[in-house]
Amino acid sequence: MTFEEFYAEQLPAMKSAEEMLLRIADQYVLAAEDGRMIQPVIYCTSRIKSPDSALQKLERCGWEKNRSAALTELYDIIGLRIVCSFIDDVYQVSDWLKARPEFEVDEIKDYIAFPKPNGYRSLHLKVRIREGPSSGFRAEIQIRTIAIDFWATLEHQLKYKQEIEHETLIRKELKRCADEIASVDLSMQTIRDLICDGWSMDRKDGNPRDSLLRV
Ligand code: 0O2
Repeated sequence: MTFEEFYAEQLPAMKSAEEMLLRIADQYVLAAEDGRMIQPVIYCTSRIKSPDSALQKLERCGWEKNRSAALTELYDIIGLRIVCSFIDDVYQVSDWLKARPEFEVDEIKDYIAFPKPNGYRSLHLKVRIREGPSSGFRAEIQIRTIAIDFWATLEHQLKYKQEIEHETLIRKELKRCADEIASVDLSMQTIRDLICDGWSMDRKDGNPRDSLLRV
C-alpha cells in the first residue's frame, strides 16, 4: 500500500508536522553554535512511518488496523531523530525540546537510563503538536548518540529478515556491542569534560567517572 493510499487526505498535514519538527531541530543547532569545539547535534533525520510498518505495529499492539487507529494510537507515525555527539548533549537537547511551545510532551521513554534487553539505548519524546495545520497530530522524537545510532541502524535490519542464520549468536554479539558502546560513550563524555572543563585532581565527590582516571 502506498503512503497516499493509506494516509490519504491526512498526508499533507503529516508532512507539514514532519517539516515543523525538522525546523525546530535546526533552531537548536543554530542556538547551540556558541563556539563549542564539537557540535552537539551531528545530524537529524525524519520520516513518516511506512503503511506496512504502521499496520504491523497496530497488529502487534492489538489495535484496529486502519488509518484512524494509526493516527490516534501511534506516536512514532511521524518521527524525528536527533543524533548527538555525547550523552550530555542528548539530555540537553531533550530539556530544550521540553520547553518548546509548538508541542506538548506526553511521555518520555528513557532507554538510555533503562536500556531495552537487546541493548537499545535512546531517549524517546512522545509529543502532540499544538499549533498550525498539523495541530493534534502525534509524533516521536528520538535522541541518541552517534555511536548507538550506528548500532541501531544495523540492529534494525534484523526486523526485516524472515530467517536469520545464527540468530542467537548475532543477537548476543549485538548486545555485547551495545554494552561496549555504552561504556565508550561514557568514556568519551568524561574525556570531553576533562578537555573542556578541566579537572581538579583532589576532587573527592565520588564521581562515577573517577575510575577512568585510574586506568
Ligand atoms: P520504522 O517504521 O521501521 O521506522 P516507543 O513506545 O515507540 O518509545 P516501543 O513501542 O517499544 O517504544 O517502540 P517500537 O514500536 O518498538 O519502536 C518505535 C521506534 O523506535 C522504532 O521504529 C525504532 O526506530 C526505534 N526502536 C525502538 N526499539 C528499537 C530497538 O530495539 N532497536 C532499534 N534499532 N530501534 C528501535 P520502527 O518500528 O523500527 O519503525
